[in-house]
Amino acid sequence: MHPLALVGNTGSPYSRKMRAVLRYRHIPFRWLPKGSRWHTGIPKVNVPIIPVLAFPDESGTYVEAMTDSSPQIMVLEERYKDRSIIPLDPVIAFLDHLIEDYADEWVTKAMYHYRWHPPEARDKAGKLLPLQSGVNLPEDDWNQMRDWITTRQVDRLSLVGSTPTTVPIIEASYQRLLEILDAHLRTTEFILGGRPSRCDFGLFGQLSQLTWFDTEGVDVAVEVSPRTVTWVERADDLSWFEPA
Ligand SMILES: N[C@@H](CCC(=O)N[C@@H](CS)C(=O)NCC(=O)O)C(=O)O
Repeated sequence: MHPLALVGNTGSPYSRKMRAVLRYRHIPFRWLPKGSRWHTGIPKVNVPIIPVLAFPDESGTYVEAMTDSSPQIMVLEERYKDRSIIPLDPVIAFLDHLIEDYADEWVTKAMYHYRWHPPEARDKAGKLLPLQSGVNLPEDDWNQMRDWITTRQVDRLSLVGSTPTTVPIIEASYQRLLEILDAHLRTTEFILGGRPSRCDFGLFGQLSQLTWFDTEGVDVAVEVSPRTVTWVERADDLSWFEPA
């Protein structure tokens, strides 16, 4: 069987989410860093976002591609049965979807804020993210991409939701999430019990950036909930975990 392809970027929370899903589910896939020399042969998608999940035909040619992590997860559920990440109880499955959506749509406000608002975070991201398309990027291209991405993302802060009015709300919400997770992880391995489900991966995606990359976000997390920081690191690759 030919592997699926996942076009992504390790600085992208949704790409990290889907890579962790594929790893946990033991679904063979190729990771294709976006814009790198390995990112070829993937059909075009309507909206230029990552991650892109692509499916091969019998010859291994990628013939289908889709965006949006939540529908990607559901398509994988239809095509692969083992190690499902949908809870069996429909009520728990609803809560799972709700918390996944909370992570994707709300925690991402904190992720974007902590990446592009604090000056040292913005410098770090601007410097490192362009190199994901190739560590050998020529110096001039790197400088150009660095300026371009920093200006573009900082200009979009208010569009995504980080404004002088909302900053205290976003930061307090991140702190509260860490406190809740800290209390939860004292007694439970995963968000909804003994095995990971959609919401673990949704939270993992955003927190993979907030608690491991974005300077102030990392400092707050290490201070408030070291358990969460460690849980996030573990959730990146749960291929070893055997669900009961
Ligand atoms: N709803 C999408 C969101 C994906 C998304 O926002 N991806 C970002 C990177 S993390 C992106 O590609 N943005 C395009 C851009 O910034 O031009 C999902 O769940 O996959």
